[in-house]
Amino acid sequence: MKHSIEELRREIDTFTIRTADELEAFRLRFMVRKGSVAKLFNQLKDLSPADRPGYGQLLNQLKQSADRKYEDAEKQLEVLSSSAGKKRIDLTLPGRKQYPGSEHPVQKVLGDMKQIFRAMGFTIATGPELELDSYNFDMLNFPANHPARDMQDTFFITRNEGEDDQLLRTHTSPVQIRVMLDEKPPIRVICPGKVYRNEAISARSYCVFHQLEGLYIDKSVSFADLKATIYSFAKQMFGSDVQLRFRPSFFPFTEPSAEVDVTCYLCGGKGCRVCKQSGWLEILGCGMVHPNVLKNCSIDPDEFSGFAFGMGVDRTALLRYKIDDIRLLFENDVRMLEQFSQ
Ligand code: 2U9
Repeated sequence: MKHSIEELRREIDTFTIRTADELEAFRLRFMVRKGSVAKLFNQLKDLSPADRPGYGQLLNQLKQSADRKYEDAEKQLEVLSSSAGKKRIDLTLPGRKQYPGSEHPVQKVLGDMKQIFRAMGFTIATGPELELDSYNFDMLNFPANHPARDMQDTFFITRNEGEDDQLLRTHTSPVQIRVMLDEKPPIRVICPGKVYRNEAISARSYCVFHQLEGLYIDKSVSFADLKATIYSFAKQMFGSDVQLRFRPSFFPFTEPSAEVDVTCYLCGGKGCRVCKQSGWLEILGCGMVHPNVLKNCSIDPDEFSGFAFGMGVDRTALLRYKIDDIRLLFENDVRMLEQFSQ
């Protein structure tokens, strides 16, 4: 018996447990009911009563050391497997390059424009790009079959189906119509947004572009108020030394109407390729809101008057950032966009 116990102790002590399989093999060999330790316990009954207690004690010690060895190995394997599951971080690796998003050049220009008008007390209004024909044309004093309707080639969604036709708005003016229908004067809003025109696509014109329009309606608003507002805007936007030129023009929704030029802010008015040697750049159109437009929105033209203006945003972005093709503004090529990340 003594020899068997010593033999088994050696076996237990020298058994190596490095894997879960080896741990299980250890359990099956030494610890189960038909394992080697239990077998020796069974042999106790064949010993003389005098020998039994001594060998019993030795066998108990052997069983305890097998149990301890099993538990220690089990704990060790748990620690190893849980740390293997965790991601190892190599602190010596170089960092991953970050690609932060950046504001689109059109949004940068639009942001500056909005800020200037906000400081003058204008609030921002937006509306749908899919519009009703009546809001886009009729309410703005475009008579049916008036050639002015043909001035803007329109993407119609529905045409002559008996109801009000749907179209992609050709300007943001219908937003101001919606504001006038909803609110009473005084009204002082700017309307930035995308507009659509069915034009031949080239480096200089695209089927979609951005506009910012403005509307101010109150008692006794005059053309002098319009000029002062446009002067203030132009000097903040293009530089305090720019000069302005108001040229008479025509729009169905304003009367009188004007187009406004600033001295070319690229050559200072001397004449360059961009201003076609004229020294002037056209920046916007404007005028006093036509009385018919006020009436269409239930605003009494004898009590109220107002001015409106509209400008393209994309052209200013092209000039400011020296981009020579408007299509680049709409293609969303990251190689182009990442150049504006400052
Ligand atoms: C209402 C009444 C009047 C908005 C105006 C212009 C003049 C104008 C063009 C500039 C360049 C459009 O992007 S562009 O092609 N716009 O010249 N827009 S007055 O007049 C309004 C608007 C809404 C209710």
